[in-house]
Amino acid sequence: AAVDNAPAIVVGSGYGGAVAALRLGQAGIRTLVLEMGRLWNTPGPDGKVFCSTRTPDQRSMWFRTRTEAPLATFLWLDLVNQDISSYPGVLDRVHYDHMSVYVGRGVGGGSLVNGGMAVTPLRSYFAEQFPTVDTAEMYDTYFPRARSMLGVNTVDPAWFESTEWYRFTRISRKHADNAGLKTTFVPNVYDFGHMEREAAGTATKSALAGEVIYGNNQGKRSLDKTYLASALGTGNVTLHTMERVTSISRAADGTYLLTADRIDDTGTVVETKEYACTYLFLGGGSIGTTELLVRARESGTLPRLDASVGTGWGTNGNVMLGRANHVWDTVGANQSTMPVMGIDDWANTANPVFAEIAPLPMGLEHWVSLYLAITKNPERASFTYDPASGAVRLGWSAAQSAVSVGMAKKLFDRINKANATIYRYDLFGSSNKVFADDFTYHPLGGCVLGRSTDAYGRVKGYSRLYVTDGSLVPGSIGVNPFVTITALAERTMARVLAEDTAP
Ligand code: FAE
Repeated sequence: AAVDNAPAIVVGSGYGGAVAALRLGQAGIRTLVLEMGRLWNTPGPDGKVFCSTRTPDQRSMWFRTRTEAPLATFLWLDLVNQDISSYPGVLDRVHYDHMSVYVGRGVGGGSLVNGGMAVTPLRSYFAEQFPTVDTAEMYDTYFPRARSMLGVNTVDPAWFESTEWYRFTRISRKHADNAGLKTTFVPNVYDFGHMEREAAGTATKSALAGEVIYGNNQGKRSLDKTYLASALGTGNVTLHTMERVTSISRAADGTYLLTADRIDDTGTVVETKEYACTYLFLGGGSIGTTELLVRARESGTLPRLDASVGTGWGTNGNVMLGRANHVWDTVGANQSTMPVMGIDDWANTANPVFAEIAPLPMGLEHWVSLYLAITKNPERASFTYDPASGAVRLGWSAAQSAVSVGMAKKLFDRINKANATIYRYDLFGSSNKVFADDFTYHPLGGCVLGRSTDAYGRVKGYSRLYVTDGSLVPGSIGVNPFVTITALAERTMARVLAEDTAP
């Protein structure tokens, strides 16, 4: 097969990939981005690019015949998930033993499906997690750069206090207050001006129409509208979609060689392509990049990769749970899908938790307060390679999830006690499960900065090979992770373009 050459290749178009593509393009380096998902810009028969959470269709999930939403049930009835036809939809749920990982598929990666919460981590915890990184430089240069490039903005507090769409958040804040817990506003990349116009009836509803995990048709500043649009605008960046990189090797002259499967809408491999590049940037996300590197080391195509590649993986301590409110504490039938507040008990060293007040937009009053808790779970897992099947597996155990649950339970027991409320038992399947501890939205680690790479994401053992995504974060960052991933990628690109690519 013909080999397609490019000076630089970027695998994946999420946060890490998008930052790499833009900065390479601006530096005048011809760059090819390979993304396994679709470009989400073409309206379906209903005139919309994405489907809503309430009426999911084939666009919702990556090659499934039934949706796999985080909430499995409501009142124990399987009302939430629906049959769909198989298609390269935007949300994937990757299953491992005892843990499944939600990821976005498409140009923009996780930015297409996430809640947009754009949170800068606590400085002291960032320093604890990244001892080799200059914190001052991060907080003075790279975090501000990331926030400005991502289009981060904040909800107008006066509107927040008055709108029906955030009643659910105000109720959860009241219950946290009653337990003596601190709440804090969190910024978002969703355009709050647009959201206010949605509420006023002067803009098409998206966040106020239940759109989020299967994509937003309006208002969301996803990467395809920010970093990636600018990257393509440099004229140096080309994007190939529906191409999944399956292996990486290195030729004797140091050129990186990639194999990619091009798939069609049925998932059939229609072509196997070969690529060659001088500089290779991995932005396939924590599980995408780690899988490629573990396979490369274990199958012998990149044998000098460090033994730490494939280790240090964590869930950011994610646990989802619901509380049942008293009848007088209505959360409202109308709920914005973009979270704007968290319960911040991270300073409680005995039990550090940051819990996002999450929406449950069902279009009816359900008295549920939903949360995504981020706990300081110290448990980490490793990936292993199965030579017979070529599969890469994650060794996470149920006991490791139980650590997150224990921490979330301590916090929410306190909130329930202060408010004389109880948990909801009907949301996560038929077994009266209270804490959804078997999935994560925040896969982190696998190729940790300063262990598997140098302090700038240069992969140990190989020159001109870089990791720019969530694999660099050692399993936990205490808040929603994409601002951290973006800022670290900015820092890597600034260094690499200054030092490595000079002629
Ligand atoms: P990611 O965005 O996952 O991008 C990786 C890209 O690479 C994807 O487009 C893949 O399809 C592609 N890819 C992977 N492997 C290959 C391959 N072999 N060949 C070709 N392409 C490949 O990685 N974070 C926040 O900070 N705030 C939130 O509010 C928030 N809410 C979330 C809600 C949901 C439902 C989910 C799923 C995640 C949420 N996150 C949130 C997490 C956030 O989206 C995630 O940390 C970042 O997207 C990770 O960025 P990466 O660049 O690491």
